[in-house]
Amino acid sequence: MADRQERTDGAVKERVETKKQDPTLFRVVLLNDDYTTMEFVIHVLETLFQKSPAEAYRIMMHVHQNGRGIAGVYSWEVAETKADTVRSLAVEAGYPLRATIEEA
Ligand code: TYC
Repeated sequence: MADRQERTDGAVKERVETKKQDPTLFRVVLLNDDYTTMEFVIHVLETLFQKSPAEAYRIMMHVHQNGRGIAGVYSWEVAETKADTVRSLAVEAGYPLRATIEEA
């Protein structure tokens, strides 16, 4: 896809495409609330967003203190699936935890 040759009147013209489209990325943003337990948010960050226990704690505390925080950055489809999964895990556990998506 990147390199191709064009032939014109016997001459060989080489065209090297250097531009590649950056895939658009999306932040999955966790929102604070008063009812979801800190332990549950840490669990979601570790299991769904593959964060270490220390990083999961740091992100959870950031959301708790600032109202929102980035759980991860992904392609559109992955970000949407992660945000949906946050919601269904929360509903299953009886918590109002929510995540939104925004362009990175
Ligand atoms: N504020 C919650 C509490 O005090 C903890 C919490 C943190 C909830 C992060 C949601 O995304 C969240 N139990």
